[in-house]
Amino acid sequence: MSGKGAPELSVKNCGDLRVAVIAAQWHTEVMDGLVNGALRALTELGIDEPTLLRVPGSFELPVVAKVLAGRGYDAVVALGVVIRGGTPHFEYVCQGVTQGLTQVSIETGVPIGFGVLTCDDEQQALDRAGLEGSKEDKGHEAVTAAVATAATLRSVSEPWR
Ligand code: DLZ
Repeated sequence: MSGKGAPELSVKNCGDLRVAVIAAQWHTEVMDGLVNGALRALTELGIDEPTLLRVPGSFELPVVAKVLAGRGYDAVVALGVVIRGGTPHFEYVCQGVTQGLTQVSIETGVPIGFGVLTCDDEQQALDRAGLEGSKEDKGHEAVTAAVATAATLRSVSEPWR
């Protein structure tokens, strides 16, 4: 994906939304960038007390997302980095986490921010990690998208006046 064409999202009146961030632990430097970007986005949105949970690897993100979605969170943000190696394992982990998070979101009706980088090499991941010198800030983007979606869902669930 090129990354071009991303919208400038403006999200208002969302400071009371309950948001959880789940972060995998593989590839520490990149993960630190993603987590910091996510927390910065939450602060900018006025969401002061997010829950932050760590899981071992990206494959573990969907099960935790599902449990949190069932515990009253308005949005969940999943962060991870999967880097291609020499075996087909990459495809299985990427497919598992992507399909798992999609399924959780659709089944529960809770928006899941998809902040999982699936990269050919470490440099691609560093470029997207929101670190100094990175071109993109995918942790920040994932939070903004999930909170914007939660705010949209809340606006349609209020009674019509
Ligand atoms: C096993 C594995 C490998 C090879 N690579 C990654 C990776 O690049 N990024 C990541 O988040 N997790 C990786 N894992 C771990 C799996 O996600 C998972 O934690 C293990 O298979 C145990 O279930």
